[in-house]
Amino acid sequence: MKSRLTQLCNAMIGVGLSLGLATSAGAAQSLQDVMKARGLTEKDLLAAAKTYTPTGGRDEYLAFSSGGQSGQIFVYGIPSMRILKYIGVFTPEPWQGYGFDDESKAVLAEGRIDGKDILYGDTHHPALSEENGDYDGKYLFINDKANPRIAVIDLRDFETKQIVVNPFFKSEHGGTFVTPNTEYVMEATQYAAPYADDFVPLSKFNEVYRGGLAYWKFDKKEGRIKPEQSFVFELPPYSQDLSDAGKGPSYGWGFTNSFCTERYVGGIERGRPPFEAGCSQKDTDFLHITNWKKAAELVKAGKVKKQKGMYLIPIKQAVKEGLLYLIPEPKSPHGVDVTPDGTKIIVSGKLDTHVSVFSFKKIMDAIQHKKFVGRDPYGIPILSMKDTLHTQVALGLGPLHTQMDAKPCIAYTSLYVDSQIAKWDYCKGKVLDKVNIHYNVGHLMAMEGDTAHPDGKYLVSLNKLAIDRFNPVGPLHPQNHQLIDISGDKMQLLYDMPVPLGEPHYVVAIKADKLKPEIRYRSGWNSRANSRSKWRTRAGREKIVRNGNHIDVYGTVIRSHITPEIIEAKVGDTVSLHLTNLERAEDETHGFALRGQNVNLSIEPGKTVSATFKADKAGVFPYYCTEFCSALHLEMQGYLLVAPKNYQAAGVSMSEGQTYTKADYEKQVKTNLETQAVIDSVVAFITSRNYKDFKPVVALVEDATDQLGFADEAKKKAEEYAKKGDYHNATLWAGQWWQYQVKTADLGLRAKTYLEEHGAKVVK
Ligand code: K7E
Ligand code: CUA
Repeated sequence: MKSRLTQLCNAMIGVGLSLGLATSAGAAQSLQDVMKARGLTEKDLLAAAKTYTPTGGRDEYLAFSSGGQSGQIFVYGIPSMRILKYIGVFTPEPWQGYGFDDESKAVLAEGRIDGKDILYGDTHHPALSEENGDYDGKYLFINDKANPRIAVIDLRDFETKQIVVNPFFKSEHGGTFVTPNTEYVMEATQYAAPYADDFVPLSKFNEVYRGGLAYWKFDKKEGRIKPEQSFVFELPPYSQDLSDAGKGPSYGWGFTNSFCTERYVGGIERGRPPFEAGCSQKDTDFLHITNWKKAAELVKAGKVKKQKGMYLIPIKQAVKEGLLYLIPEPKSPHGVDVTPDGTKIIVSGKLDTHVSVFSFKKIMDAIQHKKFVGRDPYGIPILSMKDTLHTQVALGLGPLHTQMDAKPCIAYTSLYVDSQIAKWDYCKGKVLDKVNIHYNVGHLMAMEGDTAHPDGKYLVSLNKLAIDRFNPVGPLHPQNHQLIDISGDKMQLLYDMPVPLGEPHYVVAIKADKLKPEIRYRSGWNSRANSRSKWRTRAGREKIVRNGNHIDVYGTVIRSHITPEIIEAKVGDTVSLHLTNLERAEDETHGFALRGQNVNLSIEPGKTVSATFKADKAGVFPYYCTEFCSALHLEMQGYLLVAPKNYQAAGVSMSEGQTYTKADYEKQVKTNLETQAVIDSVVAFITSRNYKDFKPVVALVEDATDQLGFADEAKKKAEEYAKKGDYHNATLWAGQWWQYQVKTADLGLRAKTYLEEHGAKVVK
């Protein structure tokens, strides 16, 4: 194995250096053959070698991407670009049972608007929680542009735990961005609208319609946003856009772009010029500068009034207290990004070929000396662009978003119209390199590229169009994430990843070793509430409790049976299933599906989930496990019987398909004893190795020990029945004994393979 790899590497290096160099002939020949057959160049091979991850290999970074219109997040590895997970956020996601079990339904219900379920989201900007301006690997946030909402995802289990709805905004975009210690999560409006939920005619646009900027208070210990401690800046009805939080010297301040400060309202069908014309007339729009630190102090001092459960800072108060300033910025800008050292703020022009680099120090100087060039119609002081600019650089057409390198002063900016990425120096104001992408890039993302200490290394270009990059799959094309190597002076395009989910706007990537996800839940855990479930059950304590018309089923799942296997209800009953996964083994999730009731659960080891539904029709409803969890997975099944109201008989009485004799019993016992011999040999192998040095093997052995314990219990039952001469039941229990043996053997063999593959040593 190793020698083959070495040969391949040698061959690749050989090709890279010079085709004339003598290398291991056999391997080079085959590599050449592959190159020829697939039309690959040396450059392709180099790119492949930089992204290829052999089986079992891990990625250096994990990326969390917005899923765009899917209302989800997806997780992929860098540099392999392998997708690892989808996380249901604003949209039900059946694989995780998200939106199907009672616990996750409660999370989605937090996101209702005016009592309506909103079962999608237009997700744009994920943000990772930070400590001192660097990612701490604990939480993830994402916004919903269409229905102004923010969600909190816990990175211990990659599950959505909370959704908050902004009570003032009717749309948003400038979120989520976090302050350097995740004190607050920023969320700015997009399209101005009245704060009230009433009808307000457009003729009152200037007076009543408003933009805004929310600072949602985040409690890191609890992992929850606290609306009652959060505050909102009332802002003029400009279309506020992206935001970023200051850090280092600019800690305590926030920056928010805007467009359409013309406050134009379209109406093309009425003969009015459309929004796009009226919103791009002026040469400048406004960068909003907010002092959240001081605002938080005002809130704390009780000087801000509450409305709709949040603190609302009116424009007047913000101006009076010196919390809010404006700076003109070139025409309909898009991204605003604070440099890692917090000294500069980079604004991308979108309709201007320039990026404008503002100096935080100059901004503070102007504020201190009250050097204003005027006030906007709402009385907000305006600083001069000239006074506050550090430099402006012409990068190309349609600059949108900027990310930072590990090297000081180096940034990357996406050029939407040019379909290029520009690498440039924001200190000296100089363009360094450009690379073509395919096509029309929106955001781009460097490794930990929005923290105080970016890692550089790779850049991902989030392209809006894929056009001719992939095999055609109909008029709706996948999105295209392109991986770019930025470790050298020249950018090198490495890989195209199609995204078949929605249009991701932004991605964040974290060093993989900062994440410490859990393998299993504590037994009986309600993962969404992050507490012990009141519906949890232990092995042997399963029960069905009837309360009038309500049945609570306290059940368990473990390889390979669901307890109970038969549930009887009457028409009109409300049934609540509460299932606890008793497994301790890694990756032993059981699913649960039941016909016709929209019940679909994912029960990971330790988890307790519930599903409540009305049994409104008499009938037979098979249920089963949906994860191929063991060799006897298909037998992990049961029946819900909904009887008519007047039906009398209860209990399970049936004629079985088969009866067993003493000979059957003895045959089964013989098989079991042979199986035990196999298990013993595997156990001998494992225990003769240094298996305790391998964590995954220790977990497998723990689980195998559990299974063997269950086998013993079943064996005892079989022997009791045999003693009584009931060979029918004795055979069935002997069969169950064998089932547990099979699971034990399966685990043992997995452990043995692991030890063999990882070079375990023989010990005494
Ligand atoms: Cu440019 Cu919503 Cu950040 Cu799209 S946004 S690209
Ligand atoms: Cu449990 Cu299949």
